[in-house]
Amino acid sequence: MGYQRRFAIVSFTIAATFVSMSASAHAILVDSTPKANGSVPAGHAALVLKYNSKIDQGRSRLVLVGPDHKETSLPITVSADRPNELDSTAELSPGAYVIHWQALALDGHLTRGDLAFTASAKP
Ligand SMILES: [Cu+2]
Repeated sequence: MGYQRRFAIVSFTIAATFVSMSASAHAILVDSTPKANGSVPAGHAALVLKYNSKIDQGRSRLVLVGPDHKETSLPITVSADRPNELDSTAELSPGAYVIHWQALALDGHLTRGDLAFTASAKP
C-alpha cells in the first residue's frame, strides 16, 4: 500500500471519529430549577431541567418522588422554544423530593438521573 493511500485511510478514520463524536450528543443535565440539593418554597413550583442538547420532550419522562415516597409522573410541557429543557410544575408540600428523569436525546440515546431537592415551609 502506497503512502498516499495509507494517508487517505488514516484521514478518513479520523474524520469519521469526529463525526460520530458530534453525533453522540447524549443529554447531560447542565442546570435545573430547583438546583441539585437546593431548596424551593412549598406550594406551586416550576420545575426546569436543562440539558446540553435537544431533547425529545414527548418521549422523555419525569417522575417525582415525594416525602411520602409516592411516585407521581409529571406532565412535560412540550415547548419548541426551549428544546433543551424538560419543564413541568408540581404542588409541593414541605419535605424532601427526588425527580427521576429520563431524557431522550435526538440521537436516540437515553440518559437518566436523579435530581434531589427540598421544599421548605413558608416562614
Ligand atoms: Cu448519544
